[in-house]
Amino acid sequence: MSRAEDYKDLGAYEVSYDGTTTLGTSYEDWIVAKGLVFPGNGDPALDADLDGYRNLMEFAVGSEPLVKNSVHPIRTSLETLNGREFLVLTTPVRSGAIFSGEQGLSASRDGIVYFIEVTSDLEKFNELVAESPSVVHCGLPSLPIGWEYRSFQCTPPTSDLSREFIRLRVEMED
Ligand SMILES: [Ca+2]
Ligand SMILES: [Ca+2]
Repeated sequence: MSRAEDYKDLGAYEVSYDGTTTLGTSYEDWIVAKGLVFPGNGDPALDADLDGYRNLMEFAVGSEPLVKNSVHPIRTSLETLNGREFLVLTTPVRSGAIFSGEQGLSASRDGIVYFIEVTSDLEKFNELVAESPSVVHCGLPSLPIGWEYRSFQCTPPTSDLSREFIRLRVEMED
């Protein structure tokens, strides 16, 4: 399988689960359950529905690889904790993913690797980030079984920063 990488955070979305399809726990199983084929339009590097999300990212966040118009399940926001404001990214991940790291977080789950990365100069994505103590999912769509929301925040408060960017990146596990 080819290696795919994606960190887009724009696109349209629909999340649905009809309760009858048995969704696999790997990318390959999921592609088959969703009606794509591999090799073919189910290639992880392809964007089958042309919504700006490659198939691998659609799997990573539990969205539909053949539906382009719906609610976006990834969000950035400013959250106040103990009187200080932080930049937060909230995204679906495969349930049970365990994140570790400091200058960037990562988690391997179900054959893919999630990376949460922060930069101030859009060149070096190595700034401090941590998983948030509580998940900020107000207004986000409900998720299919097998995915859950997590929130991650830049460690310095916004008052200590001139600018900061946070992103989700996903790769196939080697
Ligand atoms: Ca897509
Ligand atoms: Ca889609």
